[in-house]
Amino acid sequence: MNENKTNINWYPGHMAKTRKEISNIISNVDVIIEVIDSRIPYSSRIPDLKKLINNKNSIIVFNKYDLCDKDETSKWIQKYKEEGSIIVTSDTKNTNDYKKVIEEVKKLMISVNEKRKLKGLLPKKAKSLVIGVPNVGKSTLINRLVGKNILGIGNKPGVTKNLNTIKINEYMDLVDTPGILWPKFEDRNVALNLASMTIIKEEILPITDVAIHILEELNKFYPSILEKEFGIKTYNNDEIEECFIKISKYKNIPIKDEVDYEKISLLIINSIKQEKIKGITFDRF
Ligand SMILES: Nc1nc2c(ncn2[C@@H]2O[C@H](COP(=O)(O)OP(=O)(O)OP(=O)(O)O)[C@@H](O)[C@H]2O)c(=O)[nH]1
Ligand SMILES: [Mg+2]
Repeated sequence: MNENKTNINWYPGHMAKTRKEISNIISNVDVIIEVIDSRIPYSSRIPDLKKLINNKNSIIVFNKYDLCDKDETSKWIQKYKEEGSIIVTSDTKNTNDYKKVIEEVKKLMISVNEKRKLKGLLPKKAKSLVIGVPNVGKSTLINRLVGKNILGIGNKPGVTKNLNTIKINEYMDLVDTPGILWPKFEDRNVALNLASMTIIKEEILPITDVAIHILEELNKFYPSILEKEFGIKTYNNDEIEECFIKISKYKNIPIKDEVDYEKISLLIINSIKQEKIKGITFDRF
């Protein structure tokens, strides 16, 4: 089960292209809407974002808020607020939380336009750009903002590849295709968090490593989920093989010569992907 494949320096070519495109159009953008996954408020942020957006007004959307551990995630919200960020929490898939994003853009533009007025300039419409790492819900947010389905949405990274523009209302325009940017890869723990939330593709890291990471995080922070979902009580790290055996039995997966590590690993990963496991936040500080 120890495939030694930690090729975490991977990213698709179109992401490098997007970064270049974003830095080209950034001077025409008024508000950056950075979408992140509320379950990993650190790991799902774009590295070097400040450098890329060059002091533009920005809003951080804590998306998939319905899936996070609200107590833990609120610590990150507090931290980012203290650093001066504007935060919106959103369950974009199931609610009208996207309206909070429109409200924040409106508020930002009121202050921008007050300053313009003092200089004798006419009010300006906010040109907004949604950006984020793969699979955090950028297309879902854009579709809600626009009010119709305009982009391919799927629970796998790398669906969106081009850039266009669209009008939202009288005070807000949107670059209709999000900027997909590559996440932080350097730190192995971050990469495993990203893989746990399907932000980097399963092929990038060995699935058993991702599954073990998920079990470890549940073991540390959410033992009741570990027990309910997989039938295991808190364990020591040297008992991981034992855990896979117990999960096989709990899930009625036959053990032939040895445990089907791949099958169990996929089952663990899918339990998060398919939202069977909710109320988790893996980033801590
Ligand atoms: N539970 C939950 N699921 C969400 C939310 N927002 C989006 N999703 C789901 O997350 C998956 C990814 O959403 P997308 O909108 O395609 O994400 P994206 O950021 O555009 O992904 P890429 O284009 O691949 O970068 C889809 O299955 C959505 O239905 C949310 O707030 N809560
Ligand atoms: Mg998309």
